[in-house]
Amino acid sequence: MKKRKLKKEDILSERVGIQCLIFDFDGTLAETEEAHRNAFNKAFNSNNLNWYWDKNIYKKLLQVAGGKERIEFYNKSFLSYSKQISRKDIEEIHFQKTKFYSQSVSQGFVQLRPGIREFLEKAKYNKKKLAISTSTSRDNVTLLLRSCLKENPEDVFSFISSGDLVEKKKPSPDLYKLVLAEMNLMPEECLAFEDSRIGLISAKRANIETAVNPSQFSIGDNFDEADYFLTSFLLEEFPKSLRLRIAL
Ligand code: XBP
Ligand code: MG
Repeated sequence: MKKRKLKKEDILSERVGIQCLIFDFDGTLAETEEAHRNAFNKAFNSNNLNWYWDKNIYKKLLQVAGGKERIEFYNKSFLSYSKQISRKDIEEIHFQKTKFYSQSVSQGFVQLRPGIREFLEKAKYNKKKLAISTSTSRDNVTLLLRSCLKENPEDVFSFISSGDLVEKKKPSPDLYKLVLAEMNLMPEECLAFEDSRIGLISAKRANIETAVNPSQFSIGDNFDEADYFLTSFLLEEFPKSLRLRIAL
């Protein structure tokens, strides 16, 4: 696909309008991490591991993107060598965790964050392209969006950059760079919405302007690099500068 080149003066003059809104998934489109945390603990219990991730530990562990990577990090950093488990056990525990998480999503325990549905509708109505950039799996995205939006993700989002498509998850920029490559977009044409510091760093390393709206586990984290700071996804509560920038 031929790479389009934007003229320097267009970029400098900010004449480059925002064509694509890129949404993080967990914590941004929906408050999912408490459901993930409960699913991890159920999987530990069903494997007779006396591990329990309370909210404080989980907040720390969320600095590591990816459920498998998170278990690995806990295994290596929190446990003595004699108590550590094998890579094979980690795979099995994550597989079971994902089953428990899927059950909770299917039972309706996870909903979109307030304002997200209307925001997506308004953006689509105004011909904005939409994409997702997430460290979780494509299956988790599909399940939740079918359950909450009653739509197939591909009918709403032009591209879904998910953890199973890249080697390096956030804070690496790879998930965002994959969106740019697949949709043939320049960073200046996009704006990212994130809830976490590692997500913010990931988007900024891809040179994408980023709005942060903290979620329950990321409140109080350092978001100094954010271009916009939100406290809700209700459009009428967006900073005026952001509404002008995305022309919504
Ligand atoms: C959040 C993550 C994911 C979830 C757990 O992704 O880091 O790993 O916490 O899901 P994002 P998995 O905020 O980028 O959407 O166990 O499927 O990884
Ligand atoms: Mg997130």
